Amino acid sequence: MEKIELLQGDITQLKVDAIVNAANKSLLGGGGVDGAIHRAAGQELLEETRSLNGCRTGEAKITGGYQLPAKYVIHTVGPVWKGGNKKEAELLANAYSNSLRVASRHGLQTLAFPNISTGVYGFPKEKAADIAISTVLDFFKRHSNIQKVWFVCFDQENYGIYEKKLREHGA
Ligand code: AR6
Repeated sequence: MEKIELLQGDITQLKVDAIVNAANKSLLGGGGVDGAIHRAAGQELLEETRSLNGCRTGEAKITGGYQLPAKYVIHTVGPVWKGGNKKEAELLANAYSNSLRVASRHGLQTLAFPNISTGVYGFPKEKAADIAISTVLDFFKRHSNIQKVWFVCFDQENYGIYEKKLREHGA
């Protein structure tokens, strides 16, 4: 069974154990996918994230999914792209691996990621896709309880990049 699936669309529509949110350090909502998730989940999500005291870049915290079809939301904070010499690659890999770790620790089996940091945070899309795919494949080698990971691309450009990169990675 393929453990990685590619999808183009709106991550808030997915009925999975958890969707990952590309949040900011405040965890109090924002634009992009973060705004869409907060709007779709409703006010209770904001109430829960208020109690979490934010999140450092590369780390991840879990909340309920409230009005979303997904049971949980794993909020992670990707790095802002500053040219590539500020540990951006490592921090983006951490955002993926810590989200996977949180999901695994909670016994979750299905997880969906947006293209973290590739919107307003400006991370180059090809580089981000390589990091996302290799981090997930690496995680699968060491842990078995996560059954499926969806990469959810909102835009056609990211979808095309993921199609190519997944082939290259043999995933
Ligand atoms: N479903 C899936 N992907 C989406 C959706 C959606 N509904 N909406 C947008 N995307 P961004 P970042 C894609 O900017 O770069 C927020 O304000 C989008 O096309 O949401 O990590 C936070 O509060 C892009 O490919 O996140 C932070 O301040 C990807 O999601 C900041 O943006 C990520 O774009 C985080 O910036």
